Parts: sequence; structure tokens; C-alpha cells
Amino acid sequence: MPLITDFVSRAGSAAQSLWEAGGQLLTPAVRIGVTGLARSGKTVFTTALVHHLMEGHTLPALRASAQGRLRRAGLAHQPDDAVARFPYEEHIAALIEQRRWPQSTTRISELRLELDYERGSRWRPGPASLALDIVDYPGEWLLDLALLDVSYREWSRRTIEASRRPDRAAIAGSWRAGLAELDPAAPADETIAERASNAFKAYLAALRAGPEAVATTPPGRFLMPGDLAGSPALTFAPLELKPDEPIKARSLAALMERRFESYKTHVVKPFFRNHFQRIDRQIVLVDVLAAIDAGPAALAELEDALDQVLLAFRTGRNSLWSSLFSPRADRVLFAATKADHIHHTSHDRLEALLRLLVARASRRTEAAGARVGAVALASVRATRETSVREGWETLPAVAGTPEAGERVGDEVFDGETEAAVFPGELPERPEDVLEGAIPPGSLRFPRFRPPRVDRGAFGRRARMPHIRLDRALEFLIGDYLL
Ligand SMILES: Nc1nc2c(ncn2[C@@H]2O[C@H](COP(=O)(O)OP(=O)(O)OP(=O)(O)O)[C@@H](O)[C@H]2O)c(=O)[nH]1
Ligand SMILES: [Mg+2]
Repeated sequence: MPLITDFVSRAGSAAQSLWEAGGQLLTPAVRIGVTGLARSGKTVFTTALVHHLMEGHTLPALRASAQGRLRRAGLAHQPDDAVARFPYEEHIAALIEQRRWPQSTTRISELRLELDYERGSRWRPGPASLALDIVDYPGEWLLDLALLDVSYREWSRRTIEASRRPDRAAIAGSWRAGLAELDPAAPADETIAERASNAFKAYLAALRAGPEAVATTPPGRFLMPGDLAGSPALTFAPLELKPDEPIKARSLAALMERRFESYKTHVVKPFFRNHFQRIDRQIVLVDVLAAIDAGPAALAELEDALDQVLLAFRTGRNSLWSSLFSPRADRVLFAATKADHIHHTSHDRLEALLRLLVARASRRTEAAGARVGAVALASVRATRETSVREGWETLPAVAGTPEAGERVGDEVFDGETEAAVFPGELPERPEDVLEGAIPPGSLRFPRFRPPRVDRGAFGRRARMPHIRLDRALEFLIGDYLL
């Protein structure tokens, strides 16, 4: 029985061809992309994954591990010198030593882990190695794909029109008021361009902080600039252009248009060409619980974002973009993170909801060429399960240490005291969630501190608890370890 539901299957396996290409000379490598929108749990996922493999913990759903065939895992030099190294040591120390979550990150980073294992195949037994190149990058960057085939004029029109939606009107108010004062035909002026761009970025940030809770409006680098913050390619904004009026040379509109094109040429295309198209296996982390709690508008926005993400994986096969890059990822796993906030009785329901969100996306845009899976997981399990009594009822609850300043009901926590919380339950039918069965703000999800991890026997650390991280690994690399 498959551990994770597959929607679309594709014959053939990349593992095979790599084996053939790699022969005995090179260590075969698999490049795993870890992405997701801001705060979805990318850094914690990558850190936990490396931790379990390095410490040699048994991961029952990863067959090679369950069969005792994983021998050793160690960090090695990464293949790309121009990409920042993922600071694993710093993140794991924060989690274990200080019991705090890692710092937020805004750029791409990479880490190579070398696995020695015993082949499981009866035909080719014996020792083997596999290099895992793990690449963590902001999911917002994938949404930029939508910009590649639109003109500045068209992008301006669409972005301004979308801001007129009733639920966005109030948020867009101050940016739109400033926009109305700008004359696209006025001479190009750096200060005005910068001011317009800042006002537009403030609008994008407000969208993310508002009821939608999910940032899907490109340009993705405006909220996640990486190393490019402040550069001209990131200093532009939409303008109100009259449909039939040409853009005048040396005008404000001409400056904005040139920068929009530079953004595509110097930022978007290189990312897709140099990074995205080299990924073999992709995991897309999704904070579904936060979106449920933010309400139906956030869920609809999230569904849209997942749709766009899947689009990026299909492009190479039949579209305009195929001349630019062709993704080779043959497996994409969507993962609902932070499942430790809810009782295990709701884990399958969370997974079903995620599957529904992705299934609708793939149906709308027709089948993808890659195998797509869904799982609900917690990279680091910060809670344990318990029950609480409310009146005559006993409710399934989770207990952990809420972070200092977190509020549950009337109580404000100090970061040391434990609390048992009934987070709420997800309905049996995932459709009910999309139809508004859970009123916004009704779930109780305090931010818990990472769990206490004590040193085990012989100086070895006890394992950091997780939920279904092993299933995710089996989907991503299980077939490479046969
Ligand atoms: N309880 C729990 N919280 C988690 C887990 N994973 C992530 N979190 C929470 O989510 C926050 C964001 O996680 P990160 O891994 O930093 O997310 P990210 O996607 O790398 O975020 P950015 O780098 O800011 O884009 C953390 O600070 C934790 O509060 C998990 O498995 N369990
Ligand atoms: Mg991060």
C-alpha cells in the first residue's frame, strides 16, 4: 500500500538513469528542493531532516532505514560555490541547546549530505553512496513565473485591477491614492520611482498581514528580496496607463517598464535556469493550519498559490516557457507543516484537506507530468498528546510550552510553564473547511517552544520528535536507496 497518495504517476525513474550516468566513478546525487511561502517551516524541516539522518535515527517509514541499510550520513562540500551554505550547525544548536526556533531566512541556501547505505536490491547488493543536495529557497520566487510572459503594461493593469476587489480595497487604499497622483508621462525621477515602489511594497506586505495571510501577488522578491534588496531591478511599481497611449521615452513609465524587464531578465530567469530546473525532487511546505485559522479568503488564496506552484513544474513540457527552462523534478510532495498543533485524530483530516487543495489545482490546469503527493507532518514535534476536561466532556488535546508572551484564553505564558490546549478539531469532510465550517480565529494554536531534547546514553542525543517526517523522506528519496 502506498504511504502517500499519488495523484499522477509517471513511468520510469530518475534514480535509474542517475545510476547509469554516475556509474561507479561519481557519487550519484539527488537535488532536493525545499520550498514554501514565508514561515511555512522550510528551515525547521531541512534542519530536522539532516539531524535524523546524521544521528542515524531509525525512520520507520523510510524503507532503507527500517531495513537497517543506512550506514552513515555526513556533511560534505556543496557543489555550488556561489550559493550560501545552509547553516545547519547554527539552526540545530538553536533548536536543541536554546529551545528556540531558527531565525527567519530570505535567501536561497544549500547543503550537501552524503549517505552511505547498503543496496536493497537482490540483483545488485553491496555498499553504495548517495549525495543529497538540499536547496532551501523562498516559494514566493516561484510565483514570479507568471510575470515572464506579460508586458509591463499588462502587469500594471492586472495588479491594479486585482487591488479593486472588495476585500482588498481598504488595504490598497493608501497605495492607490498615491498612484492616482503619479503621471506616467512625467520625466523619469529616481525619488518618485523609489517612493512609488515603497508604497507598492507596503501594499504587498499589508496583503500578507491581512485576511488573505498568503502572499501570492508577484513580484515575489519584493517581500523576499534575498541579496537584491534596494537594487534598481527591485525598484519599480505598477502605473495607471491609458490603454492606447504609448509609453514616452525617458518618462516615469519608461523607467518602470525597463526595470520590470530587468527584473525578469536578471532576477526571474536566472533563478529558474540556474536553480529551479536542476531540482530532482521537490517538497513544498504549506502552513495549512494557519490558512484555515485565517479563514476562507486565505484558503482560496493558498489554493491559488499551490496552483501556480504546480504550474511551474509543468511549464517545460508544453508551454511558452519551455524554451527558457525545463524542470526535471519528477516528484513533488506537498506537506502541511506544524501538524503537532493538532491531535493525531485530526492528522488524516489535515492531509485530506491539503490533498483537496492540490487536487483542485491540478484538475483545473490538467494533469502534471510529475508524481504529486500530500502529507501532514511536523518536522519538530513541540507537543505531546493529552486530554482536557471541559464540563462533562473529555477533549483530545496537545500539551507543550507556549512561548513567552503567548496567550491562551485569559492566561499569558512565561515561556517556561507547560499548558494543555484543546486546539479544536477539523471536520471529517475537508470540503466543509473550504465552505467556512471553521470560523476565522476559532482554532487555538499558541506558538510552542521546541521540545526539550535530553542527551541519551553514551553522550548521544535523544532524538528530536517529529510526525511523519519519515514518510516525506520515503516519497522524496526512497527509490534512490533501493
Ligand atoms: N510546532 C511547530 N512549529 C513549527 C514547526 N516548523 C516550523 N514551526 C514554526 O514555524 C516558524 C517558521 O519556521 P521556519 O522553518 O523558520 O520557516 P521558513 O519557511 O524557513 O520561514 P522563513 O525563513 O521566514 O521564510 C518557526 O519559527 C516555528 O515557530 C514544527 O514542526 N512544529
Ligand atoms: Mg527559513
